[in-house]
Amino acid sequence: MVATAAIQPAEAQAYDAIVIGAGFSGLYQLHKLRDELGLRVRVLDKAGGIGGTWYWNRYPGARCDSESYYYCYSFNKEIEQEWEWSERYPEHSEIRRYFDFVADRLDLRRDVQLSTEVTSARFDGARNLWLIETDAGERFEARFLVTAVGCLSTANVPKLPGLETFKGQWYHTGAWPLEGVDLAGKRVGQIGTGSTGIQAAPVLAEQAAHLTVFQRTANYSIPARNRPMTAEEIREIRASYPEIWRKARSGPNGHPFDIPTRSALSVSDAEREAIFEKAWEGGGLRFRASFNDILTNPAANDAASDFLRRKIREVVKDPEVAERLTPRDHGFATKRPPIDTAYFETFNRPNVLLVDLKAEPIVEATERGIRTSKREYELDVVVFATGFDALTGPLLALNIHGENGLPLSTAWAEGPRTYLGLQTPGFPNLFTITGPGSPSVLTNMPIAIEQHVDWITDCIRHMRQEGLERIEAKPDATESWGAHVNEAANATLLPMASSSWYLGANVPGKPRVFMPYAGGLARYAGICSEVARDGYRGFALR
Ligand code: N01
Repeated sequence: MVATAAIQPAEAQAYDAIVIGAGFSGLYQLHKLRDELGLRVRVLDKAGGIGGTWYWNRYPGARCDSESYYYCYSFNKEIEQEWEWSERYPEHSEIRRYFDFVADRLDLRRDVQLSTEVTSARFDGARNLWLIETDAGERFEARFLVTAVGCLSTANVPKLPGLETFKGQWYHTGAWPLEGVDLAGKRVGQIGTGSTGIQAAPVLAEQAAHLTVFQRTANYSIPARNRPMTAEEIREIRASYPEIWRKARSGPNGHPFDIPTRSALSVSDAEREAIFEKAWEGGGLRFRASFNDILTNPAANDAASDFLRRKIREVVKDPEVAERLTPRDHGFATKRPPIDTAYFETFNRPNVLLVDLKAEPIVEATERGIRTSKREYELDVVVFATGFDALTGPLLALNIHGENGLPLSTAWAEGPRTYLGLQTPGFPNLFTITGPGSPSVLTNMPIAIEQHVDWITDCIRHMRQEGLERIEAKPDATESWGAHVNEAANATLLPMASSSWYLGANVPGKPRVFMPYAGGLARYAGICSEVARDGYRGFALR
């Protein structure tokens, strides 16, 4: 008889810090910990390339809603001055080129391990170390575990009965095939009209023979007014970066916009209309900054919402289609506002059909397409633009177990509980970049990411200087922070959009908790700095 040797688990590779994710957060965190603190750091990412969300989101029309000149890092003067954006809003492929440029410039790739999925992370309380395992059976141990997995990286594919019988192809926009999809001559069905669907529909309609848009909730959208950057603009922007970053950091949401002090109700109807019109012509998320109370005062919000509803009627030729496209169940920007390039115009095309799922809900997928309560729609390709299991989904997918084996899924059974969005009690030495309870998705992400990474780096520097091995959020500080996150949300109109992913409402069975911190980025950053200055108030260190 031949004895089979027991399979020995691979020996753990030791690091000071493991960072999960190689997008904006992970790459910057690697640079800070390795190049400033001199730590041994390994970045793990399941993707085959760097770029985080921009590695996966390659659907037709994918580009960023923040403007290119400030959707980038601010920490490095040379990168800031040398990189040149070609358009007002960067397309996904250009953002990946930017990541390549940064990674090469900072020599980051040698510490980034791609095509490596983390399958579990367990805290060893006796040694104050995290033990991390990957799908390849590799094991790592590290004092610090930093998640840099983004907020919108776990695809939400609805459980559509019969999808397995569908003879065509289906794709989720957040996991678009790297090689692209040839849609020429195809009948395409798109489900979902959030930011992604609104970007995708006009391009899908151009590429495909026919597009059917299945809409559950009508949405507002502002024209992006994308265009090439001029040499003059690039020069001006480069010269103004100190002021651009100052504004971005001192405002509520990381955009370098001047925040008006006027209320939408403080001006005459004609003036308000003129201000909205100018913002509409200018395009983009700046529209939200027309007045200071669009997200806090219901009457101001109604004024903005009415203006945008009228625009839909002006653009869409068929009044019935226009009405179906008009949002009536939530106010403008209470859900993340999309921006678009010819979205509403797309419904004037002869090869585009709008299906209102409120009037005829989807019943099932069939061999030939999608059947609603009224009829079957024959399709060759279904595109799910159905969003993400936002904020908590990417963290829960890591299978994290804290002190005494406590699963993160148990700690968060009633919704995420964090202190400052940075840590969770029971999970020492685990830092969550842009975690729930921080401003994250309510901001221009790179600015929020830099603030978190800088804070985490300073905290780890402090611990090493003081010879400390462990930091953990205290439960009482976490409870108070949770109450403050609720209070901040309730001071706005944001919780009123009942179908919003900010509340987890898009994923069946997910606890309904308003997850991001709505108190503003500048205020939040001030609180984080104060906590650190106060000897890391609310954290237990030893
Ligand atoms: O996802 P969403 P997204 N049957 O959740 C519908 C960021 N982003 O990918 O509203 C039928 O917003 C759902 O309907 P409803 C940005 O932060 C950034 O568009 O739940 N329909 C909705 O219409 C954004 O907010 C950029 O009733 C279903 C849509 O699918 C976030 O990502 C670009 C359904 C999902 O909308 C998410 O946007 C794009 C079902 N079972 C996105 N389930 C940038 O430029 C869901 N829907 C940076």
